[in-house]
Amino acid sequence: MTKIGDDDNSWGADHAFTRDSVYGTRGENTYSGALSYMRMKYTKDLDGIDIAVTGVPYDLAVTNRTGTRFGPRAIRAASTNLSWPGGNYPWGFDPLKRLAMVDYGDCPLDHGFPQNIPAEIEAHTDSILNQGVSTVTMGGDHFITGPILRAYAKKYGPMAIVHFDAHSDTWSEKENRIDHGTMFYHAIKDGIIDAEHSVQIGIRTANTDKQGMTWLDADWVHANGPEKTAAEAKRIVGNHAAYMTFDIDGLDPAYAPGTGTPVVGGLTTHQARTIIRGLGGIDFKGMDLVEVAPQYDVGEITSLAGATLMLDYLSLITKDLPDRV
Ligand SMILES: [Mn+2]
Repeated sequence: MTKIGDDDNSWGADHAFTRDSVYGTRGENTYSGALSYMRMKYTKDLDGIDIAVTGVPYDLAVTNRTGTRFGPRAIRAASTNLSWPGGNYPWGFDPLKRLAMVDYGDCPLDHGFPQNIPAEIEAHTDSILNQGVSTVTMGGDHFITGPILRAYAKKYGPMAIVHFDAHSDTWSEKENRIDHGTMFYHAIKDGIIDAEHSVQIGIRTANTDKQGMTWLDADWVHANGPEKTAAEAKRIVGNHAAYMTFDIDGLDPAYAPGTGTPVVGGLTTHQARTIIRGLGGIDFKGMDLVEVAPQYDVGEITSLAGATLMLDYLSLITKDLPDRV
């Protein structure tokens, strides 16, 4: 007899805790049940796992509107709308059949001791990476990428970043502020980011000091198109160990209103998805999707975009692998 939640074609319930297999996308009523990203098994057991999806619900580093602490929950909820057996259009396959993926839950943070939070995020990421598992992290504001990259650099050396954003997040200052606009300045100064092989896509705020990174700003993307943007990003990154960080405000506010510091004139979801599809061959070690703030969202546009772009990343890194089930 088929165990509920463990048959590809079964219409189960609460797959987050009823499924045994960590492979394959499961169908479930989109509007009900226990949440996990893409109805993945929700577990702290990483034995035999390749990818841990995890949340860092932190939003005390923002310069404008707060609310990204609710981002992971909103992305999980929106992902129920994508969790249908049959594959991720237009990729033509189910990435969850090709690597073992689970929802690891969220990073525990004590908001009463904000000074400890960078180390807590780094330790959370360390604990996953040290089990031979890579992370796909749901923010949280963009500050969280600083401590996450610190963990990755310990394992892989300086990381080439493929960074989608309206903002460069390289504002210089002397002290290590807990600030979502300065963490890449410090990451470069501290040798965590390999600036020469890093690319920032969709930027549309002024900052004359690029800290050695290359901009493919929003106007460049609109003028040259997503395919050429992806090709140029691949050329810049080369064969260096890479990390994708996607600030949802890289999208235009028409496509992602639910975020704290929106800037008009940005990417469409179609452009962003096409760029990601063109990045095959880059040696991505991990990814995050940050700055989804559901309070300002309309009809889940933003959290659905975030959930979809994460699934596109998972599809990108599995596109040349065989199905395991
Ligand atoms: Mn931003």
